[in-house]
Amino acid sequence: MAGEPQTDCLFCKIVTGDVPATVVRESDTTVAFRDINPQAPTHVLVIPKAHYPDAASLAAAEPLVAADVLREAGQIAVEEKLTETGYRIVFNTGAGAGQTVFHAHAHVLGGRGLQWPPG
Ligand code: D5M
Repeated sequence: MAGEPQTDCLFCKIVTGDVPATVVRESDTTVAFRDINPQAPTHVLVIPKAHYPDAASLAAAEPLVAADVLREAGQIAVEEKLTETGYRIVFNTGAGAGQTVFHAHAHVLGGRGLQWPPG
């Protein structure tokens, strides 16, 4: 069923605590933790606790939870003091765009200059 935990999903295992992560924020519907391979001084992932393969499918099925992910990303930017210098929220979608974990997640990146367009 849509949104149900997947036994073979790494991020579902982080939600349950079966895989350890450095959690920085948690809400009823989301978990945020530090990326294991940071691409910037601040690199935090925000995920819905429910399993959806990407951000668009999450937003289509559970728009309020998609909003929770964005709100949490904004709170992380405040806590990590990124709001004055700027930061980026990224949803890689599809392998061709660099998505490697098929459980929806927002990357929150900041703490250094960020180029545009992205690579
Ligand atoms: O982003 C997937 C991200 O997930 C990538 O930046 C590495 C990160 N990752 C992978 N395994 C872990 C664990 N165990 N903890 C924390 N972060 C992790 P994508 O957009 O799918 O490429």
